[in-house]
Amino acid sequence: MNFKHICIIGLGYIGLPTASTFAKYGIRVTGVDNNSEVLEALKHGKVHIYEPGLSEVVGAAIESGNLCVAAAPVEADAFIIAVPTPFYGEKKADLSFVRSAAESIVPVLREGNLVVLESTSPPLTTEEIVRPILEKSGLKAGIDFKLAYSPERVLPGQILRELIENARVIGGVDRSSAEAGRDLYGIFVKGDILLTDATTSEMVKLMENTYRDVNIAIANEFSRLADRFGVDVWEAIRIANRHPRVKILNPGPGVGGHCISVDPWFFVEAAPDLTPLIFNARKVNDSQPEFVMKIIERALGALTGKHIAVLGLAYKPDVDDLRESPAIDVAKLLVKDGAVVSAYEPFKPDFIVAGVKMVHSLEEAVSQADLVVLLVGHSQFKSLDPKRMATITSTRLVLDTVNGWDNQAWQEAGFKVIKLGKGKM
Ligand code: SAJ
Repeated sequence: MNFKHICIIGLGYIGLPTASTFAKYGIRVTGVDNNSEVLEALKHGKVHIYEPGLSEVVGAAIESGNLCVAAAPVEADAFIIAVPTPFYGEKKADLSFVRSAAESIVPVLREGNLVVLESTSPPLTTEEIVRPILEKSGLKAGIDFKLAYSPERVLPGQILRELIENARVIGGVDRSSAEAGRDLYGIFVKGDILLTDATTSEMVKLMENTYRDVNIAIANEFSRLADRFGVDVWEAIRIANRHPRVKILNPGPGVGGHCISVDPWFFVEAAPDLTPLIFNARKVNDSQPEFVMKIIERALGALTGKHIAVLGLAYKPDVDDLRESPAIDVAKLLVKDGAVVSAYEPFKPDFIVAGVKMVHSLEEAVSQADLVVLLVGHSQFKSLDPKRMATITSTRLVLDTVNGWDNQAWQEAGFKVIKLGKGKM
């Protein structure tokens, strides 16, 4: 198939990089979003999310005239749905954005078009939710128009590179739909393009993130065991990973973000009787902030009135995304236990967490602290000079939950360093 004009619904962390990448490759793109502030900002070349390099690519795409924005879909050769699939408090997938995006395509869907769902979705969403909505147009999927599911698999922080280099999975409701998807993404994807059916590709996406979640859960459980048995988990992992078939991931304060901490629940919701391992891995990762609290309480005793400086609130290093962040859970638990918490998140200094004093500099965060806690391994925190830290805080006690600091250097600067998962000094 030949694509001259495509319409991308949802201009968030995935839709916007995808739209600007297609535009960069010479395709006319209409980017659609229901947030008028986002549209207004984009019209002036301003980007509402932080992702390295994105601002430049979007600016160039708008300037070239290839990328324009609109509040509703227009007629096009292909439509990509890249809206969020959040989940409710009771861990159920909320497909309302996917549904309304599909509804919004119906009036402009034409014979010969391709529609691709990219949003992470429970198994059978393409076949049982998106297909019937689109077929309200009177056109039949696989016959009159093509329909496929192609999950995004890019890593926040490296989205622009991974969009192009990663292997891409395209699952069609029939073979011709998958092939049309290959023609579309083949415009810029340099990695392999793997064709399958729609439900398989939905499962592939969920399996990848669930696999990572379960693997991080075992690393977190190992950190608790090491703590109990007087072992340094970081050293133990380093040694275990020298085994040719072992690759243990890193423990930390928990698993956040809108992908890995959410997607496994889609399986649990769809088949609770088949998912005890996935369920329990989620429970382990969700309870890791409480393990961090135990370490803090062991070091400081009762927390009432204690000043604690929290470094980082993002869900992982060097991103501005705070969704489902375990660092925020730790900050909230500290407040609940009566601590006076100052938090410094350089990527979102004005974010609000009830009861937490958000500050705009490292100095402000640590000056009064009884304890400094490193919760996110942002590059600027990892490269902190402990000697400088010693001049801006009076405390000599730090907790490193991400193995971001070199013990020896910090000890030489006069600090006592507690490390998550390090049961020996
Ligand atoms: N984390 C650990 N230990 C580790 C690795 C990660 O505690 O060893 C934590 C991070 O700090 C973070 C969370 O896990 O809180 C998730 O971070 P991540 O870097 O593993 O993944 P995401 O959520 O940023 O992106 C994932 C990726 N999926 C996989 O690697 C299988 C990405 O490729 C997906 O496109 C993305 O989810 C998504 O959108 O689904």
